[in-house]
Amino acid sequence: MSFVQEAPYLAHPYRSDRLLRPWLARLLPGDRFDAIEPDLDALADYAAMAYERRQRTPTREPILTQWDAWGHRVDRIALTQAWEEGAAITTKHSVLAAGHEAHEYARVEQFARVYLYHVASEFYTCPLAMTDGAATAIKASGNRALMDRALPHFLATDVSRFWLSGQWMTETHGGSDVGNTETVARRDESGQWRLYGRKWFSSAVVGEAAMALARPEGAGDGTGALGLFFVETKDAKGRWQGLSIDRLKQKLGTRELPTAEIHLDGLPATPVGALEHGVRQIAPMLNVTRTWNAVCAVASMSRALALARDYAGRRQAFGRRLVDQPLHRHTLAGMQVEFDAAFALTFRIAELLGKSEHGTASPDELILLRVLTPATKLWTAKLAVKIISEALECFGGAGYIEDTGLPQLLRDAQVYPIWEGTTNVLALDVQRALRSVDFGGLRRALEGQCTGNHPLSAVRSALDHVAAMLERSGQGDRREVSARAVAITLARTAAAGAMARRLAGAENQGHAYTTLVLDRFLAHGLERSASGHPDEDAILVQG
Ligand code: MFK
Repeated sequence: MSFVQEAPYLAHPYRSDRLLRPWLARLLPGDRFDAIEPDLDALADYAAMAYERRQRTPTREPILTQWDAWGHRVDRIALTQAWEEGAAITTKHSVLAAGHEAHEYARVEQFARVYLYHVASEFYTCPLAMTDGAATAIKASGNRALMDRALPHFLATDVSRFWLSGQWMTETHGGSDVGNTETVARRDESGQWRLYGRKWFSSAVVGEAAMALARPEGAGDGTGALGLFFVETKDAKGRWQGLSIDRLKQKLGTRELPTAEIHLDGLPATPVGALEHGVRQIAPMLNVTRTWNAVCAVASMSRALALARDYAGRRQAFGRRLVDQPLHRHTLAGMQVEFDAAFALTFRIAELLGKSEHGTASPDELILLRVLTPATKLWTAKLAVKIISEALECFGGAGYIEDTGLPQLLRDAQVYPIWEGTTNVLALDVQRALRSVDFGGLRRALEGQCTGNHPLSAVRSALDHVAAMLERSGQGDRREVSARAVAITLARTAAAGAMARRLAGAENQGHAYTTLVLDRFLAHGLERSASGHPDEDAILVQG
């Protein structure tokens, strides 16, 4: 045998992670840090085991069986092994419950767990995110009966009590434009609300519950007339009630995730709050699931980079290891810098979410949270596709070969910019948020993160750039066209601020590394612009 490529080795995802552990150690009170480490170690052990197992196991996908041998409609879904293990491992390590504990670090401690578990979970994190979002929206509704009914299941640390929740919004006519929802809510003769309609993308339909948007019969058109309903999908005997699964979607990635088309035909439902303004009521859920999306995008980038870095130390070409070749090393360094920035911003949002839910966020921090949640989701999602694509290239042809497991990382990453609001929908949400907050407060909060002078001038000039774009673009098409540039500039600016904030608490070695990353990130540039005029776009697109 002549030459065989050495496979990349995955080092322990927690102990070898450069960012997570030092950051948690700085942020958390000592007793809290000591208390969560066993869970983080255990989830990282699971991730390492799952990586090894995946190398040996051919890919499996969920299988839907609609009819049993005797002709009964059963709609049974056989899941992959990681999915079968999901409830036990996440309740044991308190992945959801940790985020709802009564202290301001709850979200930080939750998302540290999610970051370590996500890739191993085969996107079991998708229904977990929705369950977390459902718990958050139900709490925000103040509906005591529903809280008593659902939260002990959603936030269980005992697997036998645990329920997953779906988030049923998307319809054939609706898509991003949720205001077109056609599902109808109708009361039966006993006064029970029931749902009738078709949901076109039901991520993880295997859940015991879901939050569903529907139009109460006789209500008007548009978004404002939609109601938000809580549903339980199965009856006391564990059979689907008023729900049938038409088929599972054939997707580019996230193939272990059973995304279904479903029909609702009399599914019993409970209004979460008032019968109108369901989108307003589901917004807390959206903001939580968008944060999950950012954490999971960062986790996927981390995995791709860890493998690419390791491989660069093994693979010899042209008489040297890849890591000794200046251009390859420079490419990896650039990816690392963007990843570090995305990590800093994402976990800053997790920190702010925890503070806001615990009531300890300042008014300026609340502004940051509202504006940056969609901006962080959209920026990290796009970055994940770019970084993971580049990481595959670091393996040459091997990065294109299925049984290395590498192509799956890229296919899976492509979902991040699509679900939970596409890039453009979220860019418009950033604009919606900017209209509702005081720009001065946003500026104060972002500039305030830059202790010392380090990136302050770059942050100031990027915020001036955003203010000028908002001013120049005025209203209408020009304003809309600048939305991506505004959102991405804000995300990059906030990421620089989040890294600057870390400098304040970093010790010698950590300080030198973070300074280097920040300098290189600033050199990549914070500002983005939208060129041209909307009328020119029309000519370019339509001729
Ligand atoms: C591994 C990680 C896993 C992550 C989970 C993955 C799960 C995947 C499952 C899915 O993808 S489910 C489908 C997700 N679908 C979307 O995210 C919908 C995308 N569309 C939007 O987000 C639109 O912007 C939206 C439907 C919310 C708004 O459309 P409209 O019809 O233009 O409504 P409008 O009038 O702008 O907003 C209605 C109200 O909601 C307003 O409040 P008011 O009634 O008080 O005026 C808005 O301010 C409020 N609102 C909207 N977005 C908000 C928000 N409030 C707070 N935060 C937000 N983000």
